[in-house]
Amino acid sequence: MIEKLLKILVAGGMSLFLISGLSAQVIPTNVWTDFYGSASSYNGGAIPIGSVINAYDPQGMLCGSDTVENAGQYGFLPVYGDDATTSSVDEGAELGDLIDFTINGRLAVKHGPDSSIWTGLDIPKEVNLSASATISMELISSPISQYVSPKDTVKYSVTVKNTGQGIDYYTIRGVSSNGWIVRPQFGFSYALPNGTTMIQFDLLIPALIFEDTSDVVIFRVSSGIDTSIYVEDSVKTYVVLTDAPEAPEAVPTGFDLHQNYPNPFNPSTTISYTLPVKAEVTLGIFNLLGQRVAAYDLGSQSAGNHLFRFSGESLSTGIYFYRLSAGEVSAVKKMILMK
Ligand SMILES: [Ca+2]
Ligand SMILES: [Ca+2]
Repeated sequence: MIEKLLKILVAGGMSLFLISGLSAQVIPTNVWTDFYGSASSYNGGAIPIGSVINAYDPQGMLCGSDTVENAGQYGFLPVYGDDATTSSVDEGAELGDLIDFTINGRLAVKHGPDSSIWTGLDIPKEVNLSASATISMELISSPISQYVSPKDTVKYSVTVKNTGQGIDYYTIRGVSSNGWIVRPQFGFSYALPNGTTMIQFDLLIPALIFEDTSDVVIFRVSSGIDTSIYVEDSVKTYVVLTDAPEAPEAVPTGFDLHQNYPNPFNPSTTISYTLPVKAEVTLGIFNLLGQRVAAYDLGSQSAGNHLFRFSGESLSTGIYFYRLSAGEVSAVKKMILMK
């Protein structure tokens, strides 16, 4: 729940302190007053769907919360009262209290037509709200390529940072170069100001693929508040059939990655390769999901034949791919660890 992520104190109704990492929850009691707004705004436009409206009593107690479902409107938002039988706990409002509201963590101006005085009566009060915040975001991390099989559902995660002033929330959409189905995560991912959030999409690999192929998804993460604010990137997916995947890049004459020996192996094997020219060499080991399980920076190496002794001591039995990169080129082969 969003409430668990947020704790906002309104001191004297004038200033805001945002304390991240603490949890705050509305404590429902048996008395409340419903508030609503039929013409409320954020950044000058109708409050967008997904906006979070919070209500606070004069002690800064969060005593009501609502997520906007129709643009420009909120409510009914029950604002709960303090339970007199629990004198040591402040659950919310008392008679005559003025209630303050935030929109996406930003203190809202109250426009009426009703006052925000809490009555404890179940007679709805209309208090329209407005607030504003700069909206901005950054891309923190894009997913890494995966090696997958036909019929797989591939999960990709993108992390973005909210560099704007208020709480923001995000949607994702993507387009596959092969026209395959890209299924975005349902609902919004929320982030506090300066906070990060992860948002996901699935790429559905068709069943009828008869040769190794690849796909590029261009994805866009947009602010739910202002969809003209977004970040974009792409991720490549390699679909491999039963054999080892082809090298993703063109390989010049003379560059050769040999089959490891022995294969299958336990727990060590030798990977050998030939470099046509001096190059910076790295070796990555990947599991069947395309997750990198080991990486070696082998430094600058001269032209000629080289060996690398790989130990799968810490890995479990299974099929792995080893990818050797030399300068701009790389090649991939499959190996089998049998313990
Ligand atoms: Ca109480
Ligand atoms: Ca109170």
